Amino acid sequence: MGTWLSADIPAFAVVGRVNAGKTATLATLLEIDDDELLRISATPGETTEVLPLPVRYDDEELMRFLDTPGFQQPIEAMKEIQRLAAGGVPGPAEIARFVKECRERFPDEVRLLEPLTEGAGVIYVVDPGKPLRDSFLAEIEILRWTGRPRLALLNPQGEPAPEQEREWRERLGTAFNLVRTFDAHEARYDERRRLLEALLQIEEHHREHIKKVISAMENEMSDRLEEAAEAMLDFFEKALTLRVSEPLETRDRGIPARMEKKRADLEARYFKKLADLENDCLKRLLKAYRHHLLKPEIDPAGHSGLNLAVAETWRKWGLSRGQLTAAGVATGGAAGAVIDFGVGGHSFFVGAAIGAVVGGAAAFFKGGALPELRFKGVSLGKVQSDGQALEAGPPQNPNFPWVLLDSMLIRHAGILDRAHGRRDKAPIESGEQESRVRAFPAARRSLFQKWFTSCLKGSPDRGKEPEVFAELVAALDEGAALPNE
Ligand SMILES: Nc1nc2c(ncn2[C@@H]2O[C@H](COP(=O)(O)OP(=O)(O)OP(=O)(O)O)[C@@H](O)[C@H]2O)c(=O)[nH]1
Ligand SMILES: [Mg+2]
Repeated sequence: MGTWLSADIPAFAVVGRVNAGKTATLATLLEIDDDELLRISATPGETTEVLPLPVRYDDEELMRFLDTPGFQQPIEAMKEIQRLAAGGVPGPAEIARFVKECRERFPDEVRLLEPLTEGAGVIYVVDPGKPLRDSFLAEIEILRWTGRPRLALLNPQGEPAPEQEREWRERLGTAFNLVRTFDAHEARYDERRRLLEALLQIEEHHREHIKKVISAMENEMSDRLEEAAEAMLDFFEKALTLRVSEPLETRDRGIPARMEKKRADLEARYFKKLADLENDCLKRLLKAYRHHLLKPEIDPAGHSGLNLAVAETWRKWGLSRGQLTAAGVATGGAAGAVIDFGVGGHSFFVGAAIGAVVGGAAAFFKGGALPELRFKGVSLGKVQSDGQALEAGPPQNPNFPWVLLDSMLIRHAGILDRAHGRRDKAPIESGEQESRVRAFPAARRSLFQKWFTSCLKGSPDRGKEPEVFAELVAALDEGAALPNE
């Protein structure tokens, strides 16, 4: 079968002008964000050799794509092929001769046409924002002469004028079996799937292989939703049961400045641990969706990630007050700190000292401060001489679990939105998004609320977990189906 193809494996070569976005198209279609393997750049001529990209499932190669260097001298190559046809209409035989005889003068054209002479199908990538010049017409002619199954992909790198795009479509329609749009920077699961279905339409051999790839892709998508839901549930459980504590000594108790410092240290430790949990969860999500370049970017100071210290987060995300009440939360008690001291003789002092520090719960809602945590004095039994410790738990705002859930749903959608062919360093989108939990059906809200409450109390309700998991998978699936922002 030659250099690039194997018998019984359908192969498609992605061809087009230098810089048309061939490599980006493959990166997005095959979810490869490895910058070493697939080099994508604004420098024309980035890809210089044919690169085979096998699609394997369960260790079986089902399909193969070939990245190729771009056309550099299409008009001259077209003339050369016409010369080889000696006045007749060129066809596959002339293309084969061109590949054999003209390597020195047309190194790029020969490299990109070689897999086609061996039997690969054609995926021709064009930017419909470029004027349809003679050089493009030459490429279209050459590809037609190969006689291979041909799909043309419009990959808009800007906003093409509708007039121009129509001209491209008309022209491509005369020489290609199918013309489709595939934006290498925006395409998501559905578009990737449609592209494979288009290949299924134009390729008459090995259809079973392509069908297998499509169904493997579907199965993989549902596995990933479950993986994502599992990572999130794990995160919610750990976040809602998170507690940090510090021993209290007699000498600290009566001195407000010392108590204040203890409390501030605890608060810092609590939010650091919460951010670590958030980071772990996002890493698991990115891994599930095969992103390596995209980073969680948890930096509350830089307003990326979940920023609990801005009022905006609490205004936009989580349930509305009415929904919270309907889900079974007493919202009225949110403002006061829970100061619940166990045993110990000096609780009055501790209480007074903490009271002085945590008095300003409302200030947080004006923005710029972290939310009030639940603080509690706990007994350490005989470990400490005076048997007291100070413990910090989750923020008191009843919307806390819902804000966590919203922030994860939104970032999950942001990860699904990110095409693997993009190489810019933008963080996962999250800031400008609407709440998703507010659109939950009431039954789902009350189910989650019950489970959240059990976690907040420190004993997650295992009996409810399967149902919570199923509802979370459903919510993630609905989020995946929403259109691009
Ligand atoms: N906005 C936008 N930019 C794109 C898109 N596809 C590719 N680009 C950009 O166009 C440039 C070229 O993309 P590549 O994928 O390297 O193009 P190529 O056709 O493989 O180029 P060569 O290998 O040099 O022939 C890169 O800067 C890409 O980020 C797209 O769909 N939208
Ligand atoms: Mg390339």
